[in-house]
Amino acid sequence: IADSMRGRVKAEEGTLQLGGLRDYLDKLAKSKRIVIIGCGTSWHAGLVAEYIFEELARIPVEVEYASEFRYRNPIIKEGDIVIAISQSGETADTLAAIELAKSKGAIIFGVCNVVGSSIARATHAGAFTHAGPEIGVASTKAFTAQVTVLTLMALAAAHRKGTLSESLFRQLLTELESIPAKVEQVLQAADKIKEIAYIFTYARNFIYLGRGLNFPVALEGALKLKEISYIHAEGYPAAEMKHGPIALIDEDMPVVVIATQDSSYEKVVSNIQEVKARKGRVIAVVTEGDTHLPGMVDFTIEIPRVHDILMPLVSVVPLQLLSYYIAVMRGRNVDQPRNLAKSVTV
Ligand code: F1P
Repeated sequence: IADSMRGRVKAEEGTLQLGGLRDYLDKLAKSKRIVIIGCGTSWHAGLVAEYIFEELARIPVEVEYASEFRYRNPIIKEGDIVIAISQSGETADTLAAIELAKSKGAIIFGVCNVVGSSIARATHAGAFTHAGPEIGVASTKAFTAQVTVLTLMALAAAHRKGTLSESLFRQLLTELESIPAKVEQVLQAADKIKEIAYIFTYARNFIYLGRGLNFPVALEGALKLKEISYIHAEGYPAAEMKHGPIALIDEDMPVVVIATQDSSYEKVVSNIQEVKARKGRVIAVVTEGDTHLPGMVDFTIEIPRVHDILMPLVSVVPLQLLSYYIAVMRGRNVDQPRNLAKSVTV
C-alpha cells in the first residue's frame, strides 16, 4: 500500500498522479452526483468515500449495494458518475450493476485490485488499488487500499473544483504519507488485542458502534468478525443504538466502540455511558493519550492521532486484528472461511 501510495501522491509537488483518471478528472470534479456501488467490504469502502467526497468536494454521493441496484429501476442519467469498487474485479453483482448504469449513459469509474479483470475492462476510467493478492478470502488490505484510492480521488476532485483549500490539500497528502507508519504502530498493539480476543473468544454476539467516518468502519469490523469467526455481529451508527439495539445490551454483550478524539468524541462518550449503565462490556478504540476512556470502559486499544478524514485507514486495523485472533482461537480457518468465495461470480 505504501508503494502504491508513493506512486500516486507527490506531496512535495502538491499534485496527485492518478493516471487512470487524468482524462476524466474534470468530469468527476464537475459531476452533480456520484453513485458508488460495491458488495461486502467494497460497499463499506464506498460508505467511507461518501463522507470524504461530500466533505471535501461537496458532491452529493449515494452508496448502493451492487447486489440490489438492478432490482429497483435506479435513476441514472446520461453523464452521471458511477464508481464501482471491487477487490477481485469479478463480482457478478457489481458487473451487472455496471452494465445497467452504462446502458443508461453513466460514466463508470473503477476501483479494482486486479488488472485485466472483468470489472476493470468494463469501466471507462479508474485507478487500480495494487494491494497485491489477498491471501485470505475476507478483504482486509483491499479495504485499506480502496479507501486510500477513493480518498485520493476525492482530493483530486476537490482540488480541481476548488472546494478544498491549498493548505488542507497539502496537509492531507502529507498525512497520507504517514499512514503506513501509523498502521505499523497499531500492529505493535497486537499482543494486547490478542489478550482481549482471548477473553471474548466464546461470545455469541457483538455490537460495533462508530460515528461519522468511523460508522462504516464499525460495519466493516462486524463483517470481518462474521466472515471469519462466524460470530453474529452488527454494526450501527453510535447514535442509532438508542433506536432499538440498546435492548440487546447486558453483561453478555461485548460492544466495540470506535471512540477516537474527533468532532463526535463527546457524543460517543455519552453512548458508551449508556452501554455501561446497562452492564455492557465495552472495548473502545481510542486515540493514544486518551486519559478519560480507560477509566470508563473495560478495555481500550490505542491508535495514533490522524486527521478525521484519514481515520478509517487506521481505525479499521485493530478491528481486523480482533476478528483474526478470535477466529484463530475458535479454531477457524481464517484464510478459507466456510461458505465464502474470493470472487462471487454467480
Ligand atoms: C466483495 C466481497 C468481499 C468479501 C468476500 C465476498 O468482493 O463481498 O468484500 O470479503 O470476499 O466478496 P469484491 O467485489 O470486492 O471482490
